[in-house]
Amino acid sequence: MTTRRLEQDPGPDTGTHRHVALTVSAFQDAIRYHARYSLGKKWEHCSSRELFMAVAFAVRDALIDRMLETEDRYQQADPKRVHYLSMEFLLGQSLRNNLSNLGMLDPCREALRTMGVDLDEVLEGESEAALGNGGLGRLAACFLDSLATMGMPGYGYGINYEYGLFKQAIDGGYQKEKPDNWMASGNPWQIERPDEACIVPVYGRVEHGIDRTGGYNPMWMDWKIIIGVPHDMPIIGYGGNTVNVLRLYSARSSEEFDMQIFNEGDYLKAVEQQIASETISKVLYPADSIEAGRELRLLQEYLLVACALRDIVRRYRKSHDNFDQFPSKVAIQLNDSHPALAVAELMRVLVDEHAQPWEIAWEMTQATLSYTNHTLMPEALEKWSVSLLEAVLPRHLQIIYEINRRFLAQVASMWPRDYERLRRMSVIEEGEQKRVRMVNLALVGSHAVNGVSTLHTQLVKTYLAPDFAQLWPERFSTKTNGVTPRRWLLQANPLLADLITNTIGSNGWIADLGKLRGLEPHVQNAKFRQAFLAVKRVNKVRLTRLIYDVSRVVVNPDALFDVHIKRIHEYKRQLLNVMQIVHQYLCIIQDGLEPPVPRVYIFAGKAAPGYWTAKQIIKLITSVGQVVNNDPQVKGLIRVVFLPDYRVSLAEQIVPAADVNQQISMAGTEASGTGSMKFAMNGALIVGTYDGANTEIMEEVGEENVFLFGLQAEAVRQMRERGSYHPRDYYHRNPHIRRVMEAFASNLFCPNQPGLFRWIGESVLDHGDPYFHLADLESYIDTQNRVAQAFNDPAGWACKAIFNVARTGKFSSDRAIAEYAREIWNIRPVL
Ligand code: 26V
Repeated sequence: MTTRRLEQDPGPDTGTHRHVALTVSAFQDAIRYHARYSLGKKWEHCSSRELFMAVAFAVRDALIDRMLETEDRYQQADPKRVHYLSMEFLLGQSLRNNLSNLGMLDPCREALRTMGVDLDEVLEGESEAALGNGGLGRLAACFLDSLATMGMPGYGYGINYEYGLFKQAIDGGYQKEKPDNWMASGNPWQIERPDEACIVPVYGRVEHGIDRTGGYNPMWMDWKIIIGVPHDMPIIGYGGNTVNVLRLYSARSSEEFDMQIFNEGDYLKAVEQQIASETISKVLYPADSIEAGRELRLLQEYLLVACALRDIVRRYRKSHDNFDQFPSKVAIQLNDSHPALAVAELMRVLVDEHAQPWEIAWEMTQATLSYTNHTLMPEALEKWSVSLLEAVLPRHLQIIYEINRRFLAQVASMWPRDYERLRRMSVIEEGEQKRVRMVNLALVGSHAVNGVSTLHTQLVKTYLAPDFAQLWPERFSTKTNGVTPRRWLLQANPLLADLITNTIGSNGWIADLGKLRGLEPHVQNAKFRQAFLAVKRVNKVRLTRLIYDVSRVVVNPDALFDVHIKRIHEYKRQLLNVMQIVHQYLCIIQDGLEPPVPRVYIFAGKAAPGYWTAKQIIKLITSVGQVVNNDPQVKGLIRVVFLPDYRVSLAEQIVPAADVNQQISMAGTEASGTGSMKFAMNGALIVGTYDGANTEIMEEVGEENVFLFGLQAEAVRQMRERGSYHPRDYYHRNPHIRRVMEAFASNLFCPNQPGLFRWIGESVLDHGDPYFHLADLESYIDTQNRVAQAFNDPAGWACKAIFNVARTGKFSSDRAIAEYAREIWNIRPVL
């Protein structure tokens, strides 16, 4: 056994709270200890999964020490804290990240190696926390990493879904969903805190009472109770000095309440009620739109909001005996409008439970809350019917009406008789079914509202909430998204990380990504370029193996790897990519025109289970793959693969191996896009539209180092508005476009299921092509041809890729968090 002491990477030099690194032998002792006393086994008899648990428990001990130390430090300083409320946290796996941020990755690898165990196999034993759908949830996870890395007092609040996002299998080319029971074999990271359970009343009615002074005294009566039990996950920052907490709530039934029914003798009813309560945190909603009236989703949102606010107020009250300082000690960020009930709940807590006058309570509520918008898609904007709210949260509905009454009076005083404006700005949407607009509720209740890219904020101000932007222009700002370079560069691409550190002579870039600029002078150095390309090649070889393992397709690691990975959605236009691929294919087999470089098209992504078109797009990709991959005429010039079950850990393997990445949403539809940023950090070039953060990435890395094309948002909007877009014109004018569309109609890709892809012609030619595929197809094809030409020049390509890496400093989530902290939350590091 070795007792060599491996030094911990000290990480960013932020504080004075130094913890001792585990030596290799101490690590081994801890693993053996937990195998024996936490799992009841000798470590030699442990499966990989059990070894994962033993290692995770050993790491957890270190996290807990640092978490307790962090909380002591916060107690001492009594700083302002931020609370990030989100229905989704897409964390992925944690062990590698925790080891890496502790600086213990190497000692752990060594400890296991001398026990005859491969760390990478152990890491694979961890099931992922897929508690999110996509961008919004992954952003929340990156933000937690940055808060902790920067030593900021920040807490995440979310739901502890028993089932995360469904798992995707591909069967006959179609998506099949399987449940993701991710905690079935235990979760070593969560600390359950039953003693801090939170009682949440729902349903019932409001009794209109009068208090002793004759004032209105509403009483919420006859409610049912759900219990929210917190499960804390330690969130460690890089360097390990700060460990914050993500608090996830599981719904439990109230024993007290159930006992009452038990005593009344209705045993079955009591058990039913118990099951109903526990259903609330059962499953993550897997789509970004749901039909109105999904009571369960509303209950989930309220569970989050009620538990989080109770926790926040309880902690504040521990050290303050009135509310005077509340907004100067507490910031609450609403991650989209999903937790917008916080506006009404905070008012209820302050007014009903703590006897604050309405005006004071309202000032505090607005000063405390802020709201981030993440989408303009109308179907993703939640609206709850008044009748549902009245049944589930009667007191909150009252409060919302009162907020709205006062707000509209203010609007009316500024714009007298402007009834149209009042109708647009009202929190209540009038109509056959009255509905509460959660976006408007979040807007009126927040002192700050932000979009997630420059373009997106512009569109929020111009089209989503123009009246609000006119009323309160100072409240609106942009906070361009970012991603954590720890997970997406240091851990996902260790070879590139080492090359960077060796080249610029320091690893300071890990916590200060602007330092990557130090790579720029080395672009001129042929040796460095070769080393850079060699790293990319190793990553591509690794992906080549993965592709073979999961899809039995052989691909050439020297081909151009062209990657399109994200949720499947019409607005993201995977169909546009397929049209381009079909064009290239037909050029080879019908025109005898070979592309300048062989190319592997790599897709991955999940479709919402009820989204028919998205599921057909998956079938289309797999079908085109079948035909192309088996056609001897293309001689391996084109390969099309669809990797099943897209998830964080799959992205971590694909991103470092990409040469280009597709970010081709219709302009004006993708709020930001964060995949692009991960790719840029890993030296993959964007092929993209003028949408979301693409333009900002172009501004940073240089026009010549990205491939942007297509109509801009303003042009799309005008053509839509004027009805001047006629996809058939493009079809008739351009023989290439016509040939592609005819291929879909001709059963070329569905010889055994005639008519399978007729929906494409119907949607694009007969129903107006709502996502402007044909409008952009020609410039997309030209751009993809330019990409192939550029790839043919490895030295030139390496320069472009290196500039992408060197200039991604802006897209670190550290920069984003620093902006939120300074401009919205007014919080500072506590070191
Ligand atoms: C809406 C709903 C509504 C009902 C049920 C469940 C559900 C889940 C999610 C959503 C909204 C999703 C919005 C979203 O994910 N937006 C993405 O946010 C990213 C981070 O800001 C951004 O990069 C992406 O462009 C944007 O699409």
